[in-house]
Amino acid sequence: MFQRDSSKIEASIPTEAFLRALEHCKICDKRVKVSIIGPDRVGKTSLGKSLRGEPFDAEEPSTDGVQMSLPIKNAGTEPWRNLASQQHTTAFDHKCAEVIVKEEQTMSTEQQEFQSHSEAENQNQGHHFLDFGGEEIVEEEVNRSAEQKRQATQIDFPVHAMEGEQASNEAMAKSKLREDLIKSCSKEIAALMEDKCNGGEGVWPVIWDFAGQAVYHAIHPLFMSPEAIYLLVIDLTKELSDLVRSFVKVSGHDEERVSSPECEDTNLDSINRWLTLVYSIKAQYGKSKCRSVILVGTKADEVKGNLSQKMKSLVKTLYRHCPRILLEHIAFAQDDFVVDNTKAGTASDEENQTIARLRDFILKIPKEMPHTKEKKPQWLSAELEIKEIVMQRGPHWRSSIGKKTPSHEASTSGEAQQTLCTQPRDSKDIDVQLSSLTLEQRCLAQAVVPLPDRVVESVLTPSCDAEKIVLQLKENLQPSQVDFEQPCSETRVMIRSLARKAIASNRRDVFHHLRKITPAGTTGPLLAENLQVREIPDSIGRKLTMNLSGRDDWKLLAEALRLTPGEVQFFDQRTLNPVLEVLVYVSKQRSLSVGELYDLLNENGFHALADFL
Ligand SMILES: Nc1nc2c(ncn2[C@@H]2O[C@H](COP(=O)(O)OP(=O)(O)OP(=O)(O)O)[C@@H](O)[C@H]2O)c(=O)[nH]1
Ligand SMILES: [Mg+2]
Repeated sequence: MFQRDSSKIEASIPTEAFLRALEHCKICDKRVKVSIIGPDRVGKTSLGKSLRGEPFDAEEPSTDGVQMSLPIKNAGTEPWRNLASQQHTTAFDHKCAEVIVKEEQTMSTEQQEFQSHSEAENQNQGHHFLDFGGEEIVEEEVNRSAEQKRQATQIDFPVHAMEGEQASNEAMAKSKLREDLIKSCSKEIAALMEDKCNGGEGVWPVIWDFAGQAVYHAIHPLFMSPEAIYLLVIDLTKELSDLVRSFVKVSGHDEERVSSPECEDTNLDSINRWLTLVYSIKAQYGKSKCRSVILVGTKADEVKGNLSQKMKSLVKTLYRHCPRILLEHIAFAQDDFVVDNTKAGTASDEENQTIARLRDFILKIPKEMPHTKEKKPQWLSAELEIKEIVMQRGPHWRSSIGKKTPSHEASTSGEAQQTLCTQPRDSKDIDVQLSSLTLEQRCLAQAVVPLPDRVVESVLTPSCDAEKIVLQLKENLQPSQVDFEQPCSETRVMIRSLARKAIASNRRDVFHHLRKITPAGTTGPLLAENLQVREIPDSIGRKLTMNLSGRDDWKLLAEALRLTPGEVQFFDQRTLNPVLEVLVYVSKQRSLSVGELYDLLNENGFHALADFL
């Protein structure tokens, strides 16, 4: 549809890798909660600081509720801190960056091979082809001929050696492409690509620091899960047989004793209560076997005598008095964890060793946890968008077209101001909900579900007619899901999956039958979903954009494409077909696929227009 720069498309190594990553990405959620639990004022927050290598605060105030840290991407035995470029990245960003960088490296090696005329040698060497499908990138040795390699990557390598000038032009074009890609993908992925960092192969601990006071007990279970690791903190300066004394410290004030419903309990009862809570959380989900509670003694600096002895006798007391079943979750290391938080963030060797050992021990536990190996679909990245919305960096508040609404953004004016304005503060919640809903719909729309085997077989049998295939599909659905005229979200996903399969199998009859019997905007596009918008055939592109530009509400699409009010206003007054201009503009800035455009049109109510694609 738009001026196509063929050299760009054919030679774009990173773009191809990026698109492949987006298309096939299934990743494991590397995050593992490390919950620091235990009675009040025992040193939980200070222990969290020790793990992160932050300095100790003798005036540490009491924690309110539960405080969560960011996931640590490069976690090891060193202080748990992120590089600046990794602060807000997701596992999805890391996987994308990793695939692009690896493919780039692989491809440039290949190019050199081509340049040195060693075709025969190439054919025997095989090709590292990246499958974007698991926790680790699976590198399959695929023995392909040089010709097959070119087809698989859609990159036209010259078979003959490139002579000086030509080779340097090619190299410049590649580096320009890389720059373009870095500009067009998210800033997080771009930063990771530039740093060539992948965040490590291990898990990403997220510290959840619980408040200890009894007043918070009611909310604790809400924040606990069977898949977390628990650091149960015990203050070594207190005797287990002593009665509980509750304290609160507010910043700038002295620690104050407060009344507690547990004042008749001993410290041992209090620990017992935490162990019971962990047990009940793990048991109710049937995952009670993995040992994920680590006992950590704090305030080692204030304890006289043999610390290890003290910790051992404390554990013995627990074994004598707590039900065995509660202790089944405790993971014991060879040496006890007896910590002096006052040395946090300092260069003290002794302290660094204990905390480093604790970090190491924590990071070993998730290897036993099945959830860290479960692959999840790429829409994990949607989390990031939701977070952005919540942080109020998100989209503009959408008002109905034509209605005047108060604007909070002084820089916008005229019609753009009538149609788009920043979200009013008090409607934040609604905006978040609406946006989350939209994201959820998009995730659903993009979900690919496996079709029943019989249906797949029928699609692949040219003589099997379209109506029969749809009936077969319905037979495999729940009674509540067979309504194709008003399909529920699960049915929509099924319909779209069948439509995709039909296109991939050259069964346009099945696709068109589905379009006939379902509401507009249900089947997905007839064009390949990963086709770039700039490659849409001219006739289709014009039909779509002219129809949309003829309506008043095309700005909704522009807004959904994240144009600023100023940009919308600019396109509005500049041309008769602003939608075409907008799509050209967006396509130049970032990757925009037909599938994404289809979903955006649908989300904004242009169902019939989406079906032009
Ligand atoms: N001497 C010494 N003091 C510590 C140590 N760890 C914590 N503290 C002090 O103990 C007090 C409580 O520490 P916090 O880390 O806030 O304890 P907490 O368990 O998070 O407390 P809550 O959030 O109220 O439940 C603070 O005054 C800390 O400075 C330690 O290892 N040695
Ligand atoms: Mg605290």
